[in-house]
Amino acid sequence: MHTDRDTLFQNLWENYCEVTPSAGHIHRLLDNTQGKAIVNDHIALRTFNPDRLNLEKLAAHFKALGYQQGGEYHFKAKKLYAQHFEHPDPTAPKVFISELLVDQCSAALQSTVHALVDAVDPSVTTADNFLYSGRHWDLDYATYQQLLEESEYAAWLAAWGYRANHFTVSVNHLSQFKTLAEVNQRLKDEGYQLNSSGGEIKGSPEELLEQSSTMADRAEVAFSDKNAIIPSCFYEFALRYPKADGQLYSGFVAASADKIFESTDSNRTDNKR
Ligand code: OOG
Ligand code: NI
Repeated sequence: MHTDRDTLFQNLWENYCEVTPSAGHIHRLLDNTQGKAIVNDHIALRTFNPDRLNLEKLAAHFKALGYQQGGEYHFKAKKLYAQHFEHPDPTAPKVFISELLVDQCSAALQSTVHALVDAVDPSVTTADNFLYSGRHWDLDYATYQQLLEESEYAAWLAAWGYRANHFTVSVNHLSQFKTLAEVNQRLKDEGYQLNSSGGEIKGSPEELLEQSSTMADRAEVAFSDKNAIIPSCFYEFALRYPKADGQLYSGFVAASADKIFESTDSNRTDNKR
């Protein structure tokens, strides 16, 4: 049966692949090793915390589809707060939504971000396509650069707006790869650059979750004064371990997530196109 949830994730996937060609390539590469479909463990979305656009506005779209709030996560140094959402149907992808705590940032960043947020028509957040609707404000290249100096997250979000930041292959559901190390090696053999911040594999069996990710692709953004090629989105790989009750752990690990955020960092080596 084709559900509204399938349609939403399909629209998010297509929008994400437009600026993340490596995800399509890796998906096909892994798919060719499989006798069954690749399962998406989760997606992640980013936003700013002023009321008009806060985490709740994004979460509402998932709650309307039956998702419920799971854990919450704090990222003190990056000034981020996040929650994850899961669905009673265990085959539904989990959703990780973070927001930048703008009030904790510099006065300059606050005034820049408030101008972006104020430019958004409040009605857009309830539109069906909001989660893959891109940017709702003008942004010039110098302002992007200024944001980048203080918060890579703020700069990425200002440039790309609303879209899936990443999709995630569930390694538990791969037939030919049992460990993240095997997946990572295959990707490196193909020439993909992995995020090595905190080590290529983040987390551990004890934490019940291991994760790795590519470094973001690069794609062209139309700033108001010029076009420029900047980091877009990345692909993630997650291996979950069973809890004492035998069910796979369904949460996230803050210390690992803290490093996954850095997959859109432009100071790191570029991924191949
Ligand atoms: C989210 C980073 C965290 C995870 O799986 O821990 C995350 C982001 O980069 O927006 O996705
Ligand atoms: Ni993730």
